[in-house]
Amino acid sequence: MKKGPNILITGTPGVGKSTLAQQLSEHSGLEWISVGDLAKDNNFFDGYDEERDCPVLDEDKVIDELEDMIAEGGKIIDYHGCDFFPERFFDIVFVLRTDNTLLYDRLANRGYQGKKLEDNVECEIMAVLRDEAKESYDEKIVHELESNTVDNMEDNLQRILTWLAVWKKNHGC
Ligand code: DAT
Repeated sequence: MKKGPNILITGTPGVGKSTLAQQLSEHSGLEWISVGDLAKDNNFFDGYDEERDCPVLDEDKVIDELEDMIAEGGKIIDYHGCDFFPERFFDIVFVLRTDNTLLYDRLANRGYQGKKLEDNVECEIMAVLRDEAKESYDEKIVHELESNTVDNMEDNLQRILTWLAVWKKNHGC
């Protein structure tokens, strides 16, 4: 039996995925796996995308590495992409959304500039990750969460913890 549900937290860089994933992990005991860190630690990259100014993720290697962890259950996965994960990986998917002016400031504070900054803000305005999630998973398990303020973050955490409690009850754990 799975230790718990597997949760995907996705969205444009800067929307608050890792902050929420970390808090959720602390409050739930689920294990947080940042795909970005996993790729960095294991060098799961396949070249460099000059246009986007970022390394290209070796998606097959990431999936292979995640398979056993996902089978165990109870994982929180965070990544700014979601169409390459097998649909069976996740019990629920959360897409964080942030107002474009707030996101601009967060990414500028992170050192993003020029085209990289503009592309990411545009990605959020065009709801690219929201659409990717809805196309990749059953729409019933995809939930959009506003992530503009610290209050939003707290509400989102409580909402996921409530969902988790119901999931555990339904699955007898
Ligand atoms: P991501 O993992 O999606 O790239 P992050 O968790 O690193 O994003 O957050 C980026 C920055 O924005 C970080 O300084 C924390 C802040 N932040 C995230 N979510 C927030 C929210 N809902 N309200 C206020 N600040 C937030």
